[in-house]
Amino acid sequence: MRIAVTGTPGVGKSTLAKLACDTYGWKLLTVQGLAETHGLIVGHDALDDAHVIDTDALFDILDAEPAAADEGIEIIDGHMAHMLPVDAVWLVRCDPAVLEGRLRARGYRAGKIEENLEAEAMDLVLQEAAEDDMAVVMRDGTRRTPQELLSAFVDAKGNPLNTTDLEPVDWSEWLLR
Ligand code: DAT
Repeated sequence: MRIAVTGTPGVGKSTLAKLACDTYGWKLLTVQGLAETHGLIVGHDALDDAHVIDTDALFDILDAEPAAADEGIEIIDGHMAHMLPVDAVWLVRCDPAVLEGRLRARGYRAGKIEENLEAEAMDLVLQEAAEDDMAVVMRDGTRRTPQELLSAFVDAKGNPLNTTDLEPVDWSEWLLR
């Protein structure tokens, strides 16, 4: 089973993905690493100092080699992971008021911070994932430790949740600030 761990930059995807794989022995992949492996970094966004990845081509490559049932669980971490052929999407959320401090600490330019906070406040990744009719498990990581957040994405036996289950979040207060 392939699971995308997605969400706006800074919400805690990498922390969660690494903890999940360390805890359960799952395989950890990243969108960035897959793009490098397959030669799909097609440019560089100078303004945001970010790689441009051909996600359509990466989709086709992964689609041609689906994860076999006996190969265990594979996590793909990245803010575009929900655009890839996966069996479930784990969508991590974070209150924009908290996310702002994390993105500032990363040294993002002001415009990039604002774009990402708005995307988070307006459920952009959820809308994108819903368009593709995928199983989405959404959890708010704002006030959970990484361990508590991981527990919210697995059942009592440690099996990954893989049917749609959206924990409500409401950051309209941030939008109306
Ligand atoms: P992402 O991979 O979504 O960009 P990250 O895992 O790198 O995010 O985490 C961004 C920052 O937030 C990093 O400084 C660690 C911190 N962080 C991650 N998960 C957290 C949590 N559950 N509670 C508090 N801080 C968290």
